[in-house]
Amino acid sequence: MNITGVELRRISMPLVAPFRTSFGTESVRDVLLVRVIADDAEGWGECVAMTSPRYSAEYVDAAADVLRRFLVPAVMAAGLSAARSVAEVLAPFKGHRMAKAALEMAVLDAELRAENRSFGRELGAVRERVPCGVSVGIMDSVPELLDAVEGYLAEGYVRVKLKIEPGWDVEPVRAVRERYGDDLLLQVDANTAYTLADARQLARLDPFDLLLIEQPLDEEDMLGHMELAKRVRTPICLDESIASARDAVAAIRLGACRVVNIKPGRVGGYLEARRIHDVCVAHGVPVWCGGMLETGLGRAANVALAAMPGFTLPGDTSASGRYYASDITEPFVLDDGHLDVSTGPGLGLAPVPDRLAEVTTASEWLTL
Ligand code: OSB
Ligand code: MG
Repeated sequence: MNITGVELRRISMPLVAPFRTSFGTESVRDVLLVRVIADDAEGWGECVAMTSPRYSAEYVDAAADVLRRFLVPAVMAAGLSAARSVAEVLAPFKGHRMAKAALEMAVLDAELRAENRSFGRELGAVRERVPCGVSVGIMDSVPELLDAVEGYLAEGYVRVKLKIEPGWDVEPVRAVRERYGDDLLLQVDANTAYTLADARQLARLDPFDLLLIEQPLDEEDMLGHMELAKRVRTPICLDESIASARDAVAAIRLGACRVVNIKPGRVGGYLEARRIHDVCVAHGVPVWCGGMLETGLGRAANVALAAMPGFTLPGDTSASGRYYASDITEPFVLDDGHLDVSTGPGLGLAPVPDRLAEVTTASEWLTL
């Protein structure tokens, strides 16, 4: 697989509504795309790093920098035999998993397109469509939240995740549970906003029969999650804390989580994501596919991943319209609460050139 050029392209995508989490508010998604040109095909990757290092240490300008200086030159010089080797070539460079994931995704897309195989087939998808949840941001008031949830349920989402933080937890959860009933699949995500000292407050969520509490404590606080798991009945799910299959095994064996959120960008790519799926299945731990407000490119790959057998909980794989008035690919549209897994070669779709041009803010080409 001879890679002759790599494009780093920045796009600016306005969100349909500001998305507020415990770590900040996002109104525009500043996305870095990676396009790999190989002899026999081209491929696209999407970097999920955000504008500032608040979800995790990575941020989009740093991802562009490390790709430009180190990762892309290493991959181009390596004379890769397959996308499977990308992680090995990049291993000498510490961290920067979101940047690595974007490059591996682009190489994998190119490889699969050249071989006429789909992401779903490569990852081991066993479903043609996946059930979809929606992640609902922190709002200014409970009535505003109830309206937002009502709209999403009317659209067909099969599971609701509420973003929480101290001061916005029991009250919104109670309101949504009371209004929409016990059958609603409901979970919460704190994005590290609590400490172990908040264990009693978090245990107040127990009566509401949540599927899980996602990442209540600091990303590095594995022992804290282990201790918290003894003090709350609701299953703990880890997001930020899990950077690899090794982390997943450690967290499960320590009893720090009973569910794992798999985000390919966070863990260095779709191939490591598949390994996390495999170790979780081996330990009887359910997984679901997280999201990072991806465009249609990342969404296509995430939906394919979510079609693997161990993804037994609905993911944050929402339709394009939940994020963007106009996506850079053909939009993903919800059908009866589900999204279809693409079956075409590679991702099964590519950016629509005119749309991509409209949102592009910068582009640079890297060659050997
Ligand atoms: O923690 O899951 C998270 C979005 C950006 C960063 C972190 C998270 C999220 C979401 C939204 O919850 C998931 C999505 O719909 O893409
Ligand atoms: Mg999360």
